[in-house]
Amino acid sequence: MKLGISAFAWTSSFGIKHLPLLPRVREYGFTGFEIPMFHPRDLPVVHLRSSFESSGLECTVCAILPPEINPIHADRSIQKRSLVHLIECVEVAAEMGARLLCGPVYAPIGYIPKRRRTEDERKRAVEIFQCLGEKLDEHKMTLSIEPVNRSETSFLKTVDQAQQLCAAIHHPRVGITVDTFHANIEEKCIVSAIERIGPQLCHLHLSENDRGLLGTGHIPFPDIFQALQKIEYEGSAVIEGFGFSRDEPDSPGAFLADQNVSPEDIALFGLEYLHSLGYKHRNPAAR
Ligand code: LER
Ligand code: MN
Repeated sequence: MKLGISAFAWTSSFGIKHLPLLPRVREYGFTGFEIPMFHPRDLPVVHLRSSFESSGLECTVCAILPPEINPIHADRSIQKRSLVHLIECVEVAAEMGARLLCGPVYAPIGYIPKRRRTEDERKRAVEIFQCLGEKLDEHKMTLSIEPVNRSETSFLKTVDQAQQLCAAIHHPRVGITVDTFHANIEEKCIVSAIERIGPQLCHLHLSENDRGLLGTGHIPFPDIFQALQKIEYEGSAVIEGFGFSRDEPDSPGAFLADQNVSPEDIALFGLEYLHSLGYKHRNPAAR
């Protein structure tokens, strides 16, 4: 298992000033770093690629769709724009050196129509991800679709729904991300959800129930670790938590995190906690 951390601990708008984070998290002992992507071309793509190369960190990208992008929307022009956006996400992720793009890529955060999801929405999701298949092959990119909880968007909440969607898309590069923060809300049992996914689990967001320090809440990380061993999980496990910093007034941690928990705390205590449970890089000597 590779252990990474998301830049979300520090910021949601990664810029040039955040580049020193890469060698720093490598020094902390991580082997992966995840970049949140909203508008792909806003990222310092060329700088990021060379920082990933020089630090030796594995790059993963988490796409969060901006409000004007919505693959499941009934409006044909919005669907077309959404496909163009998703293609750009894949291309920019590839330019940064990533081989995995995750996130709730089916609808923007905050898209919560006051009705149940429809069969037409499901069909539109299948269609758009099938159209993306060729681009995924071209860049050898895995698309790891992440269910999120009902307060973010209601289209895909559970791993069972994600498995049904993946079965309909039927593309070898399309799989599932489990985020323990979301699964804690929507799954009856996170451990059995992970066991049910098995080899379709492509990526993991390790997050406490309040997005704070791992091990200080009620997510059953020891049991999750056992489940990952049982399914012989070989993907990345990325800490996705929010830290508080006065220098980052626009970060999610600025308004959500405990003010006594810094981004560095999220990284260092999180990694120490995971190590204490046995989560290890598969081959630490190789890096
Ligand atoms: C992205 O990985 C995620 O978990 C979302 O909650 C971000 O809005
Ligand atoms: Mn997540």
